[in-house]
Amino acid sequence: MKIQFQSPAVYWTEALPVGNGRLGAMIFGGVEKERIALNEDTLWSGHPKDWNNPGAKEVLPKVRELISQAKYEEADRLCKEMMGPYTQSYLPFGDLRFVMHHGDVNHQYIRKLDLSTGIVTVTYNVGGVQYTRETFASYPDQSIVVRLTSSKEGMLDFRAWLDSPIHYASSFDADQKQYMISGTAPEQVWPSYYNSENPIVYGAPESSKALKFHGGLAVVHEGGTMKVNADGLHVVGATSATLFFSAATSFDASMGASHSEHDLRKITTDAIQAVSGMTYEEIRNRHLDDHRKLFDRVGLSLGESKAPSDMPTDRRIAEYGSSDPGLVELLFHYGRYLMIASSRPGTQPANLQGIWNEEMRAPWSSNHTLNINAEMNYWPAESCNMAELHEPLFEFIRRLACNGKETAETNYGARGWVAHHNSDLWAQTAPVGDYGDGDPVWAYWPMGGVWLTQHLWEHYAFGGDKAFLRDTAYPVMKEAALFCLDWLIEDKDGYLITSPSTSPELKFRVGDKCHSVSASATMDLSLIGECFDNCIKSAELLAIDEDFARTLAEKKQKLLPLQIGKHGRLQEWFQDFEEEDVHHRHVSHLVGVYPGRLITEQSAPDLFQAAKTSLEIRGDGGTGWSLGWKIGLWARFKDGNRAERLISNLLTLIKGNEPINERGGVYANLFDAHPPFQIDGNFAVTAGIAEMLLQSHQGYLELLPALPDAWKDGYVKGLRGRGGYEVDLEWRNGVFSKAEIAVAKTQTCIVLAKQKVSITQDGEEVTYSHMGDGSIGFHVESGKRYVVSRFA
Ligand code: FUC
Repeated sequence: MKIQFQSPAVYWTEALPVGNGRLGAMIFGGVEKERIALNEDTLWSGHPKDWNNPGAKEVLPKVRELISQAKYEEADRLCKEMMGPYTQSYLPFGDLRFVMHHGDVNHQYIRKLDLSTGIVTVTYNVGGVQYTRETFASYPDQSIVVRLTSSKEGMLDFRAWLDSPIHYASSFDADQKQYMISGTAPEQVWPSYYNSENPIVYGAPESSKALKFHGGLAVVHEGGTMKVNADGLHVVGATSATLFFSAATSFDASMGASHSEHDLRKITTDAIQAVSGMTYEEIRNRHLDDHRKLFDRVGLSLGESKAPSDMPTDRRIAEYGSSDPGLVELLFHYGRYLMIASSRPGTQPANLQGIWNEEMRAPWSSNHTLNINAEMNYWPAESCNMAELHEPLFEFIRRLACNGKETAETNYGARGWVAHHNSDLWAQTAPVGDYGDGDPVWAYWPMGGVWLTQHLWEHYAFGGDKAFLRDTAYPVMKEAALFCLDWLIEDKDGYLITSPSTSPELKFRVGDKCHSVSASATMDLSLIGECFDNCIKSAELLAIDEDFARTLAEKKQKLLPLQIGKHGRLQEWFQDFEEEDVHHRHVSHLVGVYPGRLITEQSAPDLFQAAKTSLEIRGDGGTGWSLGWKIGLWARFKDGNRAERLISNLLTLIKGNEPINERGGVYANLFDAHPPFQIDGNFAVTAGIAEMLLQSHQGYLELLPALPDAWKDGYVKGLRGRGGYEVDLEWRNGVFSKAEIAVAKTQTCIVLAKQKVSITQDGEEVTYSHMGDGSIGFHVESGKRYVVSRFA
C-alpha cells in the first residue's frame, strides 16, 4: 500500500499526491528546502462567455452535402466554420514552501505515501536528530495539514510561506498569525499547443470577470517561538509544529461564475481556525476515519511478491515482472486512492490531471476532454465501490446539459443538449478550435454529451436508486436522446446516419490523402444506440414516456448497421476506409464492447469477433490511457493473459522530463504517463483489473471472466456488480473457489461460473436452477449474503 523513495523528488511526477477532492498537494520532500505544490479545483482561467456559433447552422447542410458527394477535403475545410473558442485552463494554485535551518546533509531518508491512510511521511536524520513530516489533505476539515516533529526537544527551526506562479500579492496578519496570498486569475490562457505571443492574459483586477483566489497558512507549535512577517511564518526552537493551509476561489457553483461577494479571506480563515483549534491527534483521526470509510471497502490479493518491502517504487517499476504481483495491487489501489483524493461530493470532477497541476499552460489545458478522458476517469467509480464519488461528474453533466441546450439550438437548431470534445470549469459545450484554427478530426465531435449520459445510467444499473433515475438521470438522458433524434439524418437508402462525423482524432485515407470528417463513425452509432437503449429501459422502469420510448426503438432499428470490413475488422467509419495510423491510440469504434455493452458475445457474436480482430491489429502499444482502455477491452474479450500483458506494458517507467508522445507508462510516483501525466490511465487500469475479476454488463454476474495465469492464488473483496451486488471472490491455482455475494435487492441472482457450485445462505443450502446458457439462477433477498462455493 506504499509508494516510497529514498530521496526527495526532483520532478513534479516524482512528488507524492494528497487531496481532499478540492485541495490538492504534491509533496517533494526536500530536506532543507521543501516544496509542496498546491491546487484548488475551481481555480481556472477565464469566465463564462458566449461560445455558441450561429453560423454553424448555415454551414451544416453544406458540409453534409459535401460529405454525401465524398468531397471530404472541402468538407473538412468548411467544417472549421462550425467551431467555437478553445476552453480555458486549469491552473496551479501555488506552492507551500519551507526552509529548515538545519542544512541539507542528512541520513536515513525515507519519503512515502501510504494509500491506506492518505498520509505522506518524510523522515530523515540530521546531526543525530530524527525529523518527521506528515502531510495529508483533510476532507472533514477542508485543509492541507503538515506536521513537523524533531526527536530532540527544541530542534525545529524553519520559515514557511506561500507563493504562486499566478500574479499574486502576499500579506500577513499578526493577530491571526497567518501568512496569506491572493490574486486574480488570468482572463484567458491559451492551450499549450496554440501558438500565441501572449498566451496568458490578465484583466485589470478591479474589473476582471476572472476568478479571485485566496490562500492562508498558519502554524501551531509546541515549544519555541513564532513570529509572522512579510517573509512568512518563522518558528524557532520548537519540538513540533503543525502547518495548516486552506484556500478558496470566488467560483460559485450555483451560478457557474465568479461571485464578487464571496469573502474569500473569511472562508479561508474560518477553515484554518476551526482545524487549528483541535489537537493534531484529533485532526489526524478525523482524516483517517473519513479516508478509511472509502478506502477500506475494497481489498485485493494477487499472490505473493518477491520485491523487498523497502524497495523504492521507481526501481520496482523498472524491474517489474511476474514475481511482483504486489505492484499490480498497488496500481489498482492507487486508482481508488486518486479518486478519493480528487473527486468528492460537491467538488469539481477530476480533470485530465485529477486536481494536480503545476503548470500555467498545462498539457491540453488540463481540461475536461470528453472524447475519452473524462469518461475514463470515472470507469472505476461504480465497480470499485466509490459510487458517491461519481457525483461531481453528475453535477457537471447537469451543468453541461443546461449550457448544451443553447448550443444545440444556436448551432444546429436542434432540440435537447449537445457537448463536444472539450470542456472546462465553465461547462463549455461548443466545439473548440478557435473558429477554424483546430483540425476537425479532434475539434469537431458532437457526441460528448451522449457518451456522458452512460454514466448516469450505470449509476442506476449498479445501485438501483430509482429516485436518482427519475429525478437526475433520465431527464438529462432524454434530452441527449432528443438531440440525437434531431442530429440523425436519412441516407439515400433510408438508414439513419450522423454527418458530419469523426472517429475521434483518427483520419481516414482516400487515395493518398487523409481526411477528418465523413458520416456515421461507428462510435457515433454505438453511443447513440446505447443512449436510446438506456432511455427505453428507463422509461419502462419509471412507467413514463411510452410514445417517446417507442420512437427511440423505431429509430434505433433504422440506424445504419455496424459493419465488418476487410481483414474481418469492425469497420470504424461508414465506409471501409483505411486509417491514417493502424496503431492509433484511440479505439473509439470499440466503445460498444467496453465500456459499453452494445456488442457482446451473446447479442452480436460476429461484431464481437470483428471488434476483437480490430483490437488485435491496433496492437498492444499506445499512450497510458490507451493501454488502460485496452486492458478493459481484453477483459471483455475474456483474455486475461492479454489484459495482463497490457498492465505490464503500462508498468513501463517514464522519466519526469519525457515530452508528449505515444509511449505510455507510469512515472516514478505511479501517475499514468501519456506522457505527459494524465490521470485517466490510472483510473482505467483500476477499472480494467476489476473487469478482469468480475463482470455484470450482460444481466448476470460473471466470476473471474479474465483471470490471467500469472495471478494463481488470490482474492478480491468489495467489488460491485450491476443489480445491487457486492462481491468477494477467492481463487486457488487459477480456479474459482468461493464467492460471497451481498444483495441489496430481492430478485433472481444469475451467476455464470465455469465450475460446479453449491450455494448457501447463513449455512443453509440454497436451491438454484440452470438457466441454459451455463449460468445459474437463485432467489436472493435484500440485505442477505450468499456464499457460492466450488464443489471440491
Ligand atoms: C485526446 C487524446 C490525446 C490526449 C488529449 C488530452 O485528445 O487523443 O491523446 O489524451 O485528449
